[in-house]
Amino acid sequence: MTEANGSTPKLSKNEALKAASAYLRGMVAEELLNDEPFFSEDSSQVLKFHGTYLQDDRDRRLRLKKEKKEKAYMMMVRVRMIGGRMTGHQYLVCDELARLVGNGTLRITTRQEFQFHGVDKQHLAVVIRHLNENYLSTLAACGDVERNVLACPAPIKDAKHEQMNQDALAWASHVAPRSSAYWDIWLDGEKINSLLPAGPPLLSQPGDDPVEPILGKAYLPRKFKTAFAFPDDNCTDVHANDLAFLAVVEGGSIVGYNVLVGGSLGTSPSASKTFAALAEPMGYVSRERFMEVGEAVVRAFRDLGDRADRKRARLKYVIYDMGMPAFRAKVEEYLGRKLEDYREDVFVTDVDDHMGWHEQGDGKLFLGIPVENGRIKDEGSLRLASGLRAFFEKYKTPCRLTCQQKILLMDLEPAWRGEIDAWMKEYGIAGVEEVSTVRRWAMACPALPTCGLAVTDAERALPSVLDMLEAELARQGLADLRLTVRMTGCPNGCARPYNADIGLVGRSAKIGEDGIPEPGKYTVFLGGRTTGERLNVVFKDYVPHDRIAAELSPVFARFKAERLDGETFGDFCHRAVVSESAEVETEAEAVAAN
Ligand code: SRM
Ligand code: SF4
Repeated sequence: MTEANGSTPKLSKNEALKAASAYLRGMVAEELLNDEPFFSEDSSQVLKFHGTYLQDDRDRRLRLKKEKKEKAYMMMVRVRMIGGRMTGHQYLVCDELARLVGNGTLRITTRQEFQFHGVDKQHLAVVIRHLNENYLSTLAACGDVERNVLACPAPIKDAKHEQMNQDALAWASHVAPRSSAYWDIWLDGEKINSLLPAGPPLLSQPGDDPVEPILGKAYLPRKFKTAFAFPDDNCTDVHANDLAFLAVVEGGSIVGYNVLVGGSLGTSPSASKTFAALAEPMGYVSRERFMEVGEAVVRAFRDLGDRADRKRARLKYVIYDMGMPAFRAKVEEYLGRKLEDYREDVFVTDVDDHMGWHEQGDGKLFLGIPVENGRIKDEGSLRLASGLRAFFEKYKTPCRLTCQQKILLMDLEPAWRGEIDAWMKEYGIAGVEEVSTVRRWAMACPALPTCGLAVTDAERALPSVLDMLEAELARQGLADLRLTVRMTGCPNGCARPYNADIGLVGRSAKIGEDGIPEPGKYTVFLGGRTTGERLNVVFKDYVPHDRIAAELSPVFARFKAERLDGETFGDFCHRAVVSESAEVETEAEAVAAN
């Protein structure tokens, strides 16, 4: 990496830390043994690769500071689940850990994983060990590595779904860290992990690092994300990923993949050099050789990514800076052959959230259950955590998590349907038919009180915003309108707000009298697509959470009056609302103009 003047830029602090960590060891083992309720800054960085974050209770932060007391430290632990797959027993293991050493809730993430919040540092080793003993892993759930690999979770027993799940698992294993640090620190060196790295690299090169031949000694410049999807069901939101495999299906089987690269949503409004971007077409590859292309993309990112400026270290900036043709040529260099051309006849047409009852194709059924903001908890008359525990104890069937923060119960005998409907009623669990359309398709990130980067609330603010939107849509006769509303507590984009029909991004904080944060103000974005292939643009800025529905009310009215035949809300906003606004300028265009 050299500057225009030929000098080599100074590497970011994290790069030195990673390179000196002895392949992800650092001082983690030593600090686990001390009595402090937290880890040092350096160890906290290394721990991300092991799937855990140091956090503190943001609701208590100001009060504790005033009282000159230490922050209320706690760990977040993320469990890696390729394609969101889990057995019923593994669900119960997670449920038990959440109750015994977490905050009593399980959080389904936008990348098909579980997160525990509120784990004390002293319990961390037990949690990670117990997960691994039950063939679950936290390795590489966070950090500068390939993150959880997404695949359609619908448990449909046909060739193409089975193939996609096999491919996602094979790819995740192939590109997983190979250092033994994880097993040495948490499992006394015993390798009992469900995600052991696969065989040797496919594109070996003479200079490959002996321990981490694909990722390298300093690992990747930044996080890297991969998703698989079918064109008629983009339920994994492939365009938000660094690397996307869009299946080309012939005769019921996957014959190959359209490969897209360079998606990721995080932005820093204060840094105009950053922007959200959707993955763009790069080429096509047969199913037999898809991992070679994936590995070539990872190697290109490893070597070309910005290791001096972490704000610009994602793959999208490499592609933006050098252009897709040059990036494709670079990938071909690693590959040692030309890529086939992208199949233009294969593109995203729809998305399915897999909610409700469906046939699996093997005589059994699956049931998709909405989970508001992915939070599995007991609260008031909703006893989702207790209900799911009782369910898995009784039926012992597997389940899957979706990228819309929902759960699919699977392998259900048709004869059980009546008793399962009764079970839902008993525990106050709403079926999809009892949830409004706008709530069904909405998501929020955790934000406050756990996320250290949150500007304001999201998960705690969205339900009341949805109450107001539900009322407004019903008033205008639009209750059945399908649209995605996604809210985040800061511009990092964790609930993927920037390609939604309506994106709500935390803009400024509000603090209550007792020092506890309250929902603040949001930037409202309009004009994305439910299917995820278009970025939205700013409609209004600094909107208080209780004014969001009122600001959108005239847009709904115009949509009702002016929509074209079959036009979706996002398409209408893109055509008629945001294109009229003086603020129309995608974030990428803004960067180009600077
Ligand atoms: Fe995220 C950082 C939560 C999906 C972009 N994300 C964080 C952290 C770890 C905050 C931190 O760094 O201290 C959040 C933990 C909050 C908490 O209390 O749990 C966090 N991200 C989440 C989850 C749990 C949101 C959710 O509602 O489910 C998702 C976990 C996914 C998983 O299982 O791996 C989650 N994050 C995403 C996505 C969506 C996706 O991948 O489909 C994005 C946008 C896509 C992308 O990568 O750009 C996303 N998270 C970020 C970013 C911005 C990255 C960037 O390159 O700019 C950060 C900040 C960072 O990395 O520095 C971040
Ligand atoms: Fe935290 Fe921001 Fe991600 Fe929400 S979008 S979880 S506030 S980093």
